[in-house]
Amino acid sequence: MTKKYNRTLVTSALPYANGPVHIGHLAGVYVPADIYVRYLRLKGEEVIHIGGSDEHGVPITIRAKKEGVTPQDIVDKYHEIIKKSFEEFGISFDIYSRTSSDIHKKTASDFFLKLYNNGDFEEKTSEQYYDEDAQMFLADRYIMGECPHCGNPNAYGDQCESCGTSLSPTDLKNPRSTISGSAPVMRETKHWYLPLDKHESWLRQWILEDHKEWKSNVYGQCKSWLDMGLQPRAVSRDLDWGVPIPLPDATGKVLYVWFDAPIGYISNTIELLPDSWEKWWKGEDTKLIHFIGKDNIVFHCIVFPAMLKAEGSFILPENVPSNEFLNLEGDKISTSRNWAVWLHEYLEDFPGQQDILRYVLTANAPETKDNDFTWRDFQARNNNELVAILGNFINRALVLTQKYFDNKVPQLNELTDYDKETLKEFADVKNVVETHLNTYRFRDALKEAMNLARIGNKYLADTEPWKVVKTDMARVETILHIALQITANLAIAFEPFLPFSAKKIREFINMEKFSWDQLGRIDLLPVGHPLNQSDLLFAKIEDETIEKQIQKLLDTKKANEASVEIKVAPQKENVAFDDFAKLDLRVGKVLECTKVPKADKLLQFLIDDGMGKRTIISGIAAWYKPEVLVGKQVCFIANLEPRKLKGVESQGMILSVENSDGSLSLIQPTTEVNPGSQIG
Ligand code: B3M
Ligand code: ZN
Repeated sequence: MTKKYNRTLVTSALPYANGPVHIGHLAGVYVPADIYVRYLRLKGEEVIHIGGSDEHGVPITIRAKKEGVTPQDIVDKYHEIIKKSFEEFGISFDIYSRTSSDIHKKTASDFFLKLYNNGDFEEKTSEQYYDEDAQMFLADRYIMGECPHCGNPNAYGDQCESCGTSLSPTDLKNPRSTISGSAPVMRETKHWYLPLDKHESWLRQWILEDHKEWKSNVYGQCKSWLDMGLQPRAVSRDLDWGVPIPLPDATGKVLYVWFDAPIGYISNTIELLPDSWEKWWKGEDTKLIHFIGKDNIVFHCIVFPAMLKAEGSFILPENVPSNEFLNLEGDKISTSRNWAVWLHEYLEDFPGQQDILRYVLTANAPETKDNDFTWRDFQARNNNELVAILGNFINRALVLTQKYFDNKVPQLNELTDYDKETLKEFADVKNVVETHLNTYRFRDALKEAMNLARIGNKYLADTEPWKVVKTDMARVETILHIALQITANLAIAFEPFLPFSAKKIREFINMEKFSWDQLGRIDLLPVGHPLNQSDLLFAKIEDETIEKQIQKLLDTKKANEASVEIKVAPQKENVAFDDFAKLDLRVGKVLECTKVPKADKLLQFLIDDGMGKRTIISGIAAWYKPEVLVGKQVCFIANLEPRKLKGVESQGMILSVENSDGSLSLIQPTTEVNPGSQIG
């Protein structure tokens, strides 16, 4: 049975205030959330949309150090930039605040204390790496060293990007701090842990049984976390930037950013509605929806709900619609490589054209899988869809009304069968759009809205009022009456998706506002209703404009290549010849090569090693397509202790070199040799 809700609380992930926002942010979180809240508002439902900047966490402190300013300076700067971008793109938050606010510090601190006093945390002392030069404990990502599994000298404290193994900092050989470069030392430190293991059983029931309707990417990720078994998670960090742990013996410790950030949703609601916030967070009749990106799933579906449950008085989310990632021209969007379309830059190049981007990002949203943004697709969707279908239809309807009927809505005369058919077709659209919106399928919803414009376009093309005008004026009245009613419907259907254009359409047809329930009706504009002067809704984008954008990206790529520092790893200690001779290095021929399921980085090889066949797993999937390796010769260590990776036993290791940009390249003999030949 579906629950009856009286209001909807929508939250959008709080972006880190350590850089501006780009198209990936918009596509993944903010445009879908905005579509949803605009739709609910248009339906007259009680809804609030909560947003804000996430202003804590290690990356912000690192950035501040690099730039020689304080973390507060960094977040002050980017909070304003981000907030402005969202405003400019019409992301309609009811509040966009920040986690460095006093209200937030108090809310997060009280939340921690309540759990602490309930006895909901475990206290543990452990040894952690400390950088004596920088005088700070080191987060995992800020420790590098040699991977114990594959020998990669630049593995991170949480993962080796060469072989894909998850690591903890103490696994690394010769660890070094990425902050000072010095070797870190071990120091004792105390932290508070949220015992997620104790929450596992209700989480399993709540997600796996009670929320089977969640998007499959979200459900699947939760399931695999739950199946691996949950571990206690530290909610504190040794850092001087964040919400201080409100306990007497906790100097130098702050709340872990992922503990305080989701509480930011609550703080910002309190800031917005100091007297009535509780019904939004504690009323059983409130539907709580978190819009997030896929890297935030575990925090919103497992960790935050566990926090809310432990606190005891809060509701849990009803759904967590999360998107996959958006790539840019075939490459992962990256802030550090400047591989992105930044929103503030887009608006410089395409002033007043927010809706085109909103349209393209929704039409091509990474809802079920990672998707690619390309400038050519952007151009094509604008020219072939927005201009040629939506804009063209509305423009024709309005211009013809101006021309033949003094810009007033003409009357409706007798309907032909074709008219009736058209009207019937278009009356169905409302239900379909609604069903998609209610289930967070915004791409499909947009497609259906566009279908309405298609129906209109086809209607005008088929009925040809510009020809009929010579013979039957009554017929032209009917045709344009219908076309104008469809135009009014488009103003409603597109309001959630393209708010700027919907407003323009309303201005053209001289209607202040509509409600969602009017969608599908053909009496929206009364006969004789005067229209306003209209203008083109969308303009064609020329090749030149697009080529400029592509060139900008190519320049970025070139600049990146030029700036890659050629880092040469320091030479390792000498080894005795006998030690070297213990290694059995050989050449083999690749018989089969496939991707390892659920492991982005790994390829599984079947190698002819001259003695038989052996399986080897290698972390080079990012650089090679498996099919191109079949038949190639590779070098491998034959006598490395076999090791299980993702459930498969790897009988050796394939040799590759790591380039200075981190990419891997396989080593091959320069002429074909017999499989099993020894290297030495
Ligand atoms: N700031 C991570 C991110 O921007 C994080 C989200 C917080 S939501 C409470 O991807
Ligand atoms: Zn490794």
